[in-house]
Amino acid sequence: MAYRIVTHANCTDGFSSAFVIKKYFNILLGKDLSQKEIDSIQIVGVMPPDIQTGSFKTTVDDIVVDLPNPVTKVLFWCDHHDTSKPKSELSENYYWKPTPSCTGYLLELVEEKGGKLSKETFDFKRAIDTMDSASYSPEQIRLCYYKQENYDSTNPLLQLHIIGSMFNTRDRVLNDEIFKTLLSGKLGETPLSDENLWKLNPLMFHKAQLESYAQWRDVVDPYLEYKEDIKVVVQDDRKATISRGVADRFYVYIKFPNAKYSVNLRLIDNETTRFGVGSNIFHKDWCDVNIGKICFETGKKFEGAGGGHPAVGGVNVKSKHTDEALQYILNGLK
Ligand SMILES: [Mn+2]
Repeated sequence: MAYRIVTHANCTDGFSSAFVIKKYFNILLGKDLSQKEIDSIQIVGVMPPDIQTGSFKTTVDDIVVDLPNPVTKVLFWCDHHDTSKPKSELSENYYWKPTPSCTGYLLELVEEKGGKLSKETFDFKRAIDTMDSASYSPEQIRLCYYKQENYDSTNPLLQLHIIGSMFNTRDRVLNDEIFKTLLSGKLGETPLSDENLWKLNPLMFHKAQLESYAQWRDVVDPYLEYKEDIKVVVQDDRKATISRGVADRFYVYIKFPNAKYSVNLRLIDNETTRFGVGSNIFHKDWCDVNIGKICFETGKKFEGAGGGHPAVGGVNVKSKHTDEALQYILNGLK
């Protein structure tokens, strides 16, 4: 039977989790595959709602990482999202723990199962933990989200952002293709030193992404609304007069350092509105609500689906409920 690694599409933790599964396949799965067999394992990128609703069909030979627990039994499941927290004891090869990243959790499991990790792997783990839990310092944001004078730095966090730029383009099909290409064949020790990956010139993608962030910041600047009384920044993209660039989700906290939370919303098709909700990444201690839970409840209430972590989440709702859902979220953040 053919194994597949099903992972969070469009996401650096999803990419890195799939990388770790491939790298330590036999240790993690208790199998005895040849390197050639492991190299040829298929990678599938999927978005969380497609797992939650069961619209993506998994099989008993799937390894599912950084995604919700699938509706039907799979070979291996590992996740760290708050909303995936199991309600009963997990069966064999099912893992959940509220770690900063799924990648980091998988690496912990590798160690528990007797695998040895290199210094480079620990550097990689620290970088993906920072990135996926958004525990950046303002300096790290300035390093990874704004143009640098030069790119001589070998900072693992910056390198991981440069890599992530490759499968974070506006084109989902291209992202998927790049994802698969980067994870096919022989892998390096970690993505940081993966020769095949660096041959594809990720810095070119990253520079383009930084320019797109800059363009986006110019577009949203006029309509970012800071609600002083509840310390929430609302970014209602229905007010945008032009669509340009790529969202820089941390900009609001650089611009409004006193904000506790931010909410952004946009129509993704005629029927669906997507909300993103987050807390000030530089002051996690200011967050005294469970945002993932608010998103989950908002999804249930307004004919959609949502979830996330205590400090960040997202939810899709039926567009006819957009204003009501926004009000519901703002009340929840109060
Ligand atoms: Mn993750």
